[in-house]
Amino acid sequence: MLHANSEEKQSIGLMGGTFDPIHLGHLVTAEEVRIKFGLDKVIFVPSGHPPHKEAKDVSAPEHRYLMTVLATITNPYFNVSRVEVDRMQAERTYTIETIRFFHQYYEGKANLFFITGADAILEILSWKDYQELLSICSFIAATRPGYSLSKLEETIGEVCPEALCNIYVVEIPAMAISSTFIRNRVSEGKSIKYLTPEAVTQYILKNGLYSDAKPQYKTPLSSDTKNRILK
Ligand code: DND
Repeated sequence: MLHANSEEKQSIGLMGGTFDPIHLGHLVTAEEVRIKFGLDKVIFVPSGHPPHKEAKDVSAPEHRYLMTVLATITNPYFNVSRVEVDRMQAERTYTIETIRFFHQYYEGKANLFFITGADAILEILSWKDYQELLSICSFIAATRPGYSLSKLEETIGEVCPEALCNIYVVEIPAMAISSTFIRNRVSEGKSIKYLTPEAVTQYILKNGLYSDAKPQYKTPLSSDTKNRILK
C-alpha cells in the first residue's frame, strides 16, 4: 500500500468539485483514496464559480455547499471548506488560488493531494497556472468508468514531464454515477434514491432543485445564508 505520510507532515486530500449535486461516485472515490494513500483527512472544496462552467448553468454555491456538508457528515475523516464559496466576489474560483490558500493555512506542515476524476485530470493543461499547480501540489487521479488514463502520460509528459512524478493514478470501484445523470432524473420526476445520500435527496426535493416542481418545503436558512443563495 502506498502511504503518503512523510516527514511527519500531515497528508491532506483536497477534493474540489462543482458538486451539483454531490453523489456516491464522489464519496466512494474520496474514501478509497483516503484509505489507499493513508490521508489524515479529506477536505471537500465546493467551487464558488467553477472556471469551466457558466454561472447560469450551476446551482447557487450555498446549495452545493450545504449538500456537500450533508453528504459528508457521517464520515469523521471528511471536512468541507467554504474557501471557494466565500470567494463570491471573484468572477471565477481557480484551483491554484485554493491550493495557495491551503499551503499558507498549513504553513508548509502538510502535504497536499488534490483528488480528481479521470476526466478532470485530462483537462488540467487548460487550468489556470497549471505549471505552478503541478509543482506545488500532488494529484491523485481516480479512474472512472468510460474514461481512459492511458493518454495522461502523453498529454502531460509532452508539456510538463517533471510533473508526472507528482501525479498518482488510482483505480476505484466502478461507479458510473454523474451529477448530470442525477439532475436529469430529478427533472424527469424519477427517483434518485441510492445515487446520493438520503439527506441530499431530501435537500434537493425540499428546495426544488433541478426541477420546475414547486419546492415541497424550503430549508429554513438564516437571512445571511439566504442572501448568499440569492447572489
Ligand atoms: P468538476 O466540475 O469536474 O466537478 O470540477 C472539478 C474541479 O476542477 C473543481 O475543483 C474545479 O474548480 C476544478 N477546475 C476545473 C477547471 C479549471 C480549473 C479548476 C482552474 O483552476 O482553472 P464535479 O463536481 O463534476 O466532480 C468532482 C470530481 O469528482 C471531479 O474530479 C470528477 O472528475 C470526479 N468525479 C468522479 N470520480 C469518480 N467516480 C465518479 C465521478 N463523478 C465525478 N462517478
